[in-house]
Amino acid sequence: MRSTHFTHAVTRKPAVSIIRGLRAVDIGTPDLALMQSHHAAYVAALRGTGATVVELPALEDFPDSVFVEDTALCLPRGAVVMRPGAPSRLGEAAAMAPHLRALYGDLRQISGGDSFIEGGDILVTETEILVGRSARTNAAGIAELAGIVADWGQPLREVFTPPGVLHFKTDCSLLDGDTILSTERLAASGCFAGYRVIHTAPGEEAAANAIRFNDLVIMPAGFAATADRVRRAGYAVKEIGNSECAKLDGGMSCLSLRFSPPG
Ligand code: CIR
Repeated sequence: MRSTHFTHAVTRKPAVSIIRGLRAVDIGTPDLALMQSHHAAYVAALRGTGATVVELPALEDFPDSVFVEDTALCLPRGAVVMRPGAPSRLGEAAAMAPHLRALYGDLRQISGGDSFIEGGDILVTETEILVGRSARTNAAGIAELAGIVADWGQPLREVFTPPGVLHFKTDCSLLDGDTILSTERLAASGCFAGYRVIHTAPGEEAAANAIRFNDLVIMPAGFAATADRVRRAGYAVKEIGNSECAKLDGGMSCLSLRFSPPG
């Protein structure tokens, strides 16, 4: 299963500057020490599945750089460096490029001046790539990505991120090749027709941003009813503290790039 099983992940350590990270609503300053301990547990969970995890050093010039997912899309045949829609995050994508060049023969770049797209808006399933238009990802960015992935034989479908939600994947995750964990508000848009959908429990919308990584579903801690639904559906759930990243609208998917570099 190329959409759930991976040999590699890339993470980046949180920077001291994380306290200036972007947030939709200020609900408090992240505690760096606590975030570091959550981050270490996250990296250990990835490694525990047998994957190689490349841990990059903190980038102080970019407060949100711990959220590496937004900088690139890594697919079986090639990788694409994104063009974040948040101006303060543009340079993060360039900083990721050399690390991907070391692993991918085919590395492309979103380069159009009016194209913006962040990895958090992209859900790769076994059969297609769903991209949610959002405040960070626009039609030009999606069209540019569609042209690139067409070269690799992967179909792309444009969908919408609910209003007021940062990224498409803030509200959904892939659990297996054709099963999605989603908030009810996102699933109601009909974008998952043909997939099996498990809804987050009422009031636990923040549990929707999880990752399937090899044999584990890694979920944010503190959402017992949703974790129970996922466990009862047969998945091995590992819960990781996310209180500090949540203050910056970040979650489990944002903290890594997950992929299997070609041959
Ligand atoms: C931001 O607003 O860009 C960061 N504070 C959070 C990014 C979260 N990334 C993700 O959901 N993929």
